[in-house]
Amino acid sequence: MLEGCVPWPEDIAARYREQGIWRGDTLGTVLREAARRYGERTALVHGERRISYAELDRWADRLAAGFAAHGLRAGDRIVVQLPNVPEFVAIAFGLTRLGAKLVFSLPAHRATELVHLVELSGAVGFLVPESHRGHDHRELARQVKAETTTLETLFVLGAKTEGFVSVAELETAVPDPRPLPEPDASDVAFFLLSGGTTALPKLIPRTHDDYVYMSGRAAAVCELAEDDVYLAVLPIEFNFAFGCPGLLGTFLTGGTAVLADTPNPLDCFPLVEKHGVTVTAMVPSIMTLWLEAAEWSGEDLSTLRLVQVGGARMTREFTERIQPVLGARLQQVFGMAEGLLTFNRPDDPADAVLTTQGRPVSDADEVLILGEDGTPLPPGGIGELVTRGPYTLRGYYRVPEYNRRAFTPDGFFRTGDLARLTEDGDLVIEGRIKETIIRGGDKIAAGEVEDLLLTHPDIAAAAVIGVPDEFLGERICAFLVAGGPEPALADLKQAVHARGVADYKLPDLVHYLPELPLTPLGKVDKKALARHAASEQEG
Ligand code: OOB
Repeated sequence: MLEGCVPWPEDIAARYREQGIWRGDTLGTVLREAARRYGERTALVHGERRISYAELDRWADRLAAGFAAHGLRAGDRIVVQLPNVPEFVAIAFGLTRLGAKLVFSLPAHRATELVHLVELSGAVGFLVPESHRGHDHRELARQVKAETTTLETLFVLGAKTEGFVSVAELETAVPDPRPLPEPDASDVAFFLLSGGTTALPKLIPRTHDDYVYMSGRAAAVCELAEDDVYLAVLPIEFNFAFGCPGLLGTFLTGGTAVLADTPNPLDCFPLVEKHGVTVTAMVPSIMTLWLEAAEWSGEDLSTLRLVQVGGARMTREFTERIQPVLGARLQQVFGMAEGLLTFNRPDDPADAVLTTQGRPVSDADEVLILGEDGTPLPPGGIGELVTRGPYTLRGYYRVPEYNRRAFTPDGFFRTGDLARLTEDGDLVIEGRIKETIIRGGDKIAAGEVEDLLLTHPDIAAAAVIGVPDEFLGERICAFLVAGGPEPALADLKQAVHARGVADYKLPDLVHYLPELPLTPLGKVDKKALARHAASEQEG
């Protein structure tokens, strides 16, 4: 495994192999096998473009050879920032075939996050679109290159640009390439980003073995088959859309994946009707939009058979509306880029589907709920969810100190989520210990926003919490102590924005206090702040 990653203990890895859980399949062999079996069937649809399995497979080979011709080697890291376009899929398969490690970044990321990702990964390459939603990403890429030391090559999806290698050049560099030998399946395929519990995101190494296994299990639980059409509503660099079962699960089973440009029902409903979409996945805030739109939209959504919803908590009143309005079965999903994935099952009682996040997708997943003293609780007890298994990481990349706290001594990952198990073994997420705010589909580390606010010259102290919001689930509320004049919310937003961070991290609300409340141990008392925010909202 790539240096800086934490491998599974050897005896456990050997057991996963013996049991046929890890089968030595890479992302590349999944695509190769799909091309062999499903050849001319449509793998991907975007706008008017339809790409067959055979084409996608050859395209990935050309890209792998093109990246190699432009200096990329096995083991190199490359940060990729692209919207939902077929090139992204071909590039992802091309790079993993080459043995280069993708670092998935979000289109919303700006210089601060990207510099951090390049530095942490030691990336030699950075690939951007020309522009996206009115933002010039070439300019951004130049800035990131100037502020970091490891980047050798910038790549652009779009017109040939001074200082960049274009994807078109990569595709034609080696017209008829010989397929490269597949990389070792036990090695890292790509890095996902952590939802952020402390400051900037951490890198989650996912191996071919672990990820292909997870997607296969997810596809099996969802009963995906050749005639399924999966709609990628969420950005495909998000684990949920990439592999739970998402694109990879679709490719494992010979179905068709349709890429949506935005999650908006105005964009998505016509795609459902046109392509006969059967399965899709989204976060609750998008489902809210879909439910509203479905009440008046004229499109035929009757092909939908399964909608997966996860990423944030939902009330029963909310889950109850989904099946009647969309006419498709609901499947609640608890997932995390770190690994563990739990789903409701097709034959679960209605009540369990409406109120629980189901059971792990693999029998080899171990799930415990730990009480305050660190011992496992019986069903019903609420405590911290910890987990280990064949597709849950054993350590974040290059942060040994942090890893000592993030895992138990016997290798269980501490999720930072508060949960309980029902008598039937279903998981119910009750809350969070970690200071993550879930705003719509985005995860924001409170500490990161606090650090950003503290860079403002008039802010002396900052504490950030999530406050309940009907539409987004939570909004970002900042409690501040001013060291001078109190900056207005708009000024703070402008100041944070100017630091070059994703806009979804800007505070939504601000309250000024003479000082921050402290716990007896001298830490900021965030529970008191939450009560304060609630009383302000009522008042
Ligand atoms: C998904 O992945 P991440 O890595 O963006 O976020 C993980 C965190 C969890 O630790 C938990 O705090 C929260 O998101 N979460 C949920 C949830 N599913 C995730 N909280 C309550 N209810 C749920 N159903 O969010 C993700 C990855 C793959 C599939 C689905 C979601």
